[in-house]
Amino acid sequence: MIETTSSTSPTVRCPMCLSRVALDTGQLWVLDGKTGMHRPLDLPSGINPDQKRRRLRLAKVRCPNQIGEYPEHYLPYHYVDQAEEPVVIAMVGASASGKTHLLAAMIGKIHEQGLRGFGLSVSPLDIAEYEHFTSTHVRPFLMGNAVLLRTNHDVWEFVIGLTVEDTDDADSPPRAVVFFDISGDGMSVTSHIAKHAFFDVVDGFIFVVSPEDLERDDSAAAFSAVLDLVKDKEDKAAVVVLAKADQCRFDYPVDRWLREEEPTLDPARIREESRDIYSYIVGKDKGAGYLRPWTEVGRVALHAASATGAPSSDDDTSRYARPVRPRRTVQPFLSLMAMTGVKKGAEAGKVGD
Ligand SMILES: Nc1nc2c(ncn2[C@@H]2O[C@H](COP(=O)(O)OP(=O)(O)OP(=O)(O)O)[C@@H](O)[C@H]2O)c(=O)[nH]1
Ligand SMILES: [Mg+2]
Ligand SMILES: [Zn+2]
Repeated sequence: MIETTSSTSPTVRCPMCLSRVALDTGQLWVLDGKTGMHRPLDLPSGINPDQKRRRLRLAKVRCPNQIGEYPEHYLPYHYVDQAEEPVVIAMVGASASGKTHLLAAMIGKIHEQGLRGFGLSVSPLDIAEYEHFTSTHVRPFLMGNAVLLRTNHDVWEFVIGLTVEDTDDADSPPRAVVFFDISGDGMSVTSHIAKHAFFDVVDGFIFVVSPEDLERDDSAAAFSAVLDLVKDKEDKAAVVVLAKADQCRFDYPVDRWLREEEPTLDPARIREESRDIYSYIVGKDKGAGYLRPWTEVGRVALHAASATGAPSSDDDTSRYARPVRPRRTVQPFLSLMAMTGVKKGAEAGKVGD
């Protein structure tokens, strides 16, 4: 829940440095596309409410960065003006497990399909950041069939934010949902993980494991390092995604779920898939490390997904030989929205129980 400071101004917790951020700190900022720097946002005194709303879509609030642990950073205005604490999602998995492609395909497909049919309205939290993510990740991958680069080691801010509203529940306010996608390199070392404050405030995890990872002995190390660090796991939600599932598309029971056309919020159906993917992983996982989220996190669902839809070619490392056709990349998002309480209602309340 939103906290109130002594000045009675509501505050939101910055997910990067955990400072409390208030809207009443005065100056608002805007990212200058030309310089890449933030400059003060001009809100002339005669501005009317419609004009102001329009400008606020681009506005940023400077985080007080209270203990200066991180470089100066800014939060989208609509991150800070939420009625409820935002929802923080973290991608977890070994390097090259497929986190970044999965996230790009997920965001792209949500945009394309819309989730109105599931009682969810999804829009960009910050238009400029959304456009940046779309032009660097979603479009090159989904429309240009480009292989995305491995995530840089110095990424520490969230990469994409959404505003998600439960359209079936008039009383529930829109929620900000942000995704962290850091490099999997080094994620196996708890002291590296501990440098990222967002792991202390995660609401939902996307644990990513690829069929290649299942063949290796050591690659559940990223899952373990995160689970060893995180507290109060029983209050959190997680999806475990068997990513790159195109690589085992002929294996029972993965084949069946990959063919599934529509995602679902039906808890029984999600439970059925979870059981199937659990049994698939259990049969391959040498150290059982990939199933730790299942036993340790409060609400969990398991899904199979493929960002590319087909095995990638080794011949050309910058472009896929076949057009990219994501499979089942919206399902982990839907399950997480139910398990983190963004999607309310009796049915959603049973997902991942
Ligand atoms: N066959 C197949 N290959 C994929 C899929 N998704 C990603 N890959 C390949 O897997 C490799 C790594 O994918 P990334 O998404 O960059 O992996 P990551 O987990 O973000 O890796 P780091 O950023 O290093 O942590 C790339 O070469 C992709 O082409 C998929 O759905 N199917
Ligand atoms: Mg990555
Ligand atoms: Zn901060």
